[in-house]
Parts: sequence; structure tokens; C-alpha cells
Amino acid sequence: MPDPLLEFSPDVLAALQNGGPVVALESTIITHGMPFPQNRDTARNVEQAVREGGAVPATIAILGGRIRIGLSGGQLDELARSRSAMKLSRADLAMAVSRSATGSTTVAATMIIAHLAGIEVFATGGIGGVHRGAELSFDISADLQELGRTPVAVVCAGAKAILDLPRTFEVLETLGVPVLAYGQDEIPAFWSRRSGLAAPLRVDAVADIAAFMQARTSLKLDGGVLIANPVPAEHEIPADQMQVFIEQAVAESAEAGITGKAVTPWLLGRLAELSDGRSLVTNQALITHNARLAAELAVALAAR
Ligand code: PSU
Ligand code: MN
Repeated sequence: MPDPLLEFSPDVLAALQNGGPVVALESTIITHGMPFPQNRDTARNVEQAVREGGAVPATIAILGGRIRIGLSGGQLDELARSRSAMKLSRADLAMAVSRSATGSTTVAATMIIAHLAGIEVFATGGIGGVHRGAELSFDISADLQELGRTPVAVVCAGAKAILDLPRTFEVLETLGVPVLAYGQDEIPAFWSRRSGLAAPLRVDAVADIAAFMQARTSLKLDGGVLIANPVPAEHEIPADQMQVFIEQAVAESAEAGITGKAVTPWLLGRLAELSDGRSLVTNQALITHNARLAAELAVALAAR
């Protein structure tokens, strides 16, 4: 019996009822991660990539207080144009529901809803994590704790390189979150394939990820699994080039007094300016690439 709070699109509901493959998609990247119309076009391309992979895309958002799992073309367009949508994580999700507000879901909130809905696989661009200077600001994304507790497999291109990557992966290890690098020995760094950090675990095939997830279920291990899928080489921005822009953007954000929820969207916007739009093109490419891998994983899990 599905939760009465959840409203499924007809294709997502049918797939879930038949045990078919479904991939959850987040919406903060639409409302706060990219400008219009690139956000709308990317959201459509990502859904298309999931369909081409043989799975049903379930973009998740709160529209007028209703939890939507799977958006119509019109709903997606409206969200992409919205300038007032709330950015919802674990802490504020219930406020959008109780106030009948519209908001997009971060990685943390998307995991919560995907799990309520019975969806095991979720594709995003990059997770949030430990911000640079967190020893003073204490700014650590709620995405990390969520990965520690909610059993959803999250396919990403690593953590966004605006973060303190070594500390982000230390926290994930502490929380017991497996980090599987796909097809390489290093953790990818979102816009770049390399981070200089050795991957805790490596997998080279989707069947191995599915088997790993099944073994975790048998062991009654809760919490998420993070699959770090490197951006395709033709779309990457080498880490040393990106580093220059990141350092400038982070310094400017501190000077401008940007804090809290605004930090990640502000940095992503500033990096797109500093890189002449290249960071945005790479972001679009990597999330579509992640959607393909997530679809393949959902298909493998549905075939069990
Ligand atoms: N990945 C992207 N763009 C984004 C995000 C991820 O390519 O905008 C969003 C995700 O929703 C992630 C959020 O959960 O940024 C992290 O925000 P914060 O650092 O405030 O937790
Ligand atoms: Mn934060």
C-alpha cells in the first residue's frame, strides 16, 4: 500500500507495481544548480537517458505540498522556471508539506522520498559534503548523514570539487558508507576524473554493484551505497584547471558572506561564469552519464 502522501506519475506507479526498474532523480539541481533553460534541458536529457537504459525516470519534487514521484513535462517546465522553490533537505522537507509549498529535493531529501516510494537507485551529479573551512564554519552537507542511514544506491560523479574532498570521504567512511569507484582506482572529482584520492572500493561491472548490494541486504546493513562514476574523458575539465576557478570562487563566497543553503548554488553559479560556461556543460554531461549507469543498475536489480 503506497503512502497516501506520495503522488506517483502513472508510468512510475506502473513500474513499481510490476517490480520494474525505476531511477529516482533529484530536483535541486534543476532549481538551484543550473540556470534556465539549461536546467530544463538537462532534466529532460537525464530522463531520456534513463528511458534509453530501459528504466523509468522518477524526478522527485514537492509541488504545492504534494510529494511528486515522477513529473509531467509541464510540471518539470514549471519547476525549471520557478524562482521561489525552496531547497529542501531532511531538516525542511516537512515544512514544504505542511505549508503546501513548492520545493526541490537535495540528495538527502530525494533519498528519503525514494526509500519511502520503494525506489532503490538514484542518479545525481555530485553529492554535498564537507565544505572547505568546515573546521570553522561547521558546514557539512546533510547528504552525508543521509547516506549513512537510508538504503538507496546513489550514482554520482564524486563529491563536488568545491568541497574538501579528503574530509568528505573520511566522514563517509566513519558513517559506514561504501564508496565504489566505477572502472578506476581513484575517486573522481565531479568535473575531473581524478582527485588524487584512492578509491576505498572499485567495481568494473554493474552486475558487481548489484551483487554487492544484495550482500549488504543479506548482512542487514542499512544506509546507502555511493557509486562514483567518472565524467567521460571528452567532457572533463582537468583538476588543475578547475582548482584555480574553485579557489577564486570559494574566496569570493567568503568575502560576500554567503552561508548555509546558499553556499553550494552560489559557488556553482560563480564557477560557470569563471569557466565561461564550461563547468555547466561538464555538469550536464556527467549527470546524463550517471543516469545511464543508474538505469543499468536498476535493470540489473529488477532482474534478480
Ligand atoms: N549536484 C549538482 N548540482 C547541484 C547539487 C548536486 O550537480 O545543485 C545539489 C544536490 O541537491 C545536493 C546539494 O544535495 O547540491 C548539496 O547542497 P548542500 O551543500 O547545501 O547540502
Ligand atoms: Mn551546507
